[in-house]
Amino acid sequence: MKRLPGLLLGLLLLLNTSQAQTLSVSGLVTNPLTLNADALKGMPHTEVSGKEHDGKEHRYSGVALIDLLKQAGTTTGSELRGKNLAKYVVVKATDGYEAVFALPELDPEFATRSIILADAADGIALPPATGPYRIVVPDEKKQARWVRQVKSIEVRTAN
Ligand SMILES: Nc1nc2c(c(=O)[nH]1)N[C@H]1C(S)=C(S)[C@@H](COP(=O)(O)O)O[C@H]1N2
Ligand SMILES: [Mo]
Repeated sequence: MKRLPGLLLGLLLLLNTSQAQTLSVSGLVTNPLTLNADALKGMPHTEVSGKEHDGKEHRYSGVALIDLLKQAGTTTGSELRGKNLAKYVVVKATDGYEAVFALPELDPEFATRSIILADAADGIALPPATGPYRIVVPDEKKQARWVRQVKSIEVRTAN
């Protein structure tokens, strides 16, 4: 019985670590997702180039936000009209930082660029201070929406 507190602590640490790696996609979706690192790794990856805050160009690999949203079941493509045009996603980080993207910014029928949830830069997994997941917005003049340590993506509507 003496070892019980240690075991409990170990279990809590384990749960906490796996939780830190979990990404949720929720809100106005038909199939809310809670994805762990393995599930994300298993999804089709998109590569984009982007200039980081330090001005250096890097090659990022990750899951396109639109692919995550499609899997979670939100309105995309030809459904993006009428009231659905008022929908947006809130990307939230572990430090409470938030940024929004309107759905048409993410949809290939509207947008010319792919906004991704990156898990690697130049072939290397993102370091803990940045990752495991970070938004990359190619061609944006500021990096303020390159949310680090993303923990959730929530679909909402302005109407
Ligand atoms: N989680 C989180 N992500 C964040 C921020 C933040 O405060 N918290 N700051 C943003 C801002 S304003 C900028 S300019 C970039 C800085 O990117 P860097 O960390 O690669 O320099 O991260 C963005 N992503
Ligand atoms: Mo910034």
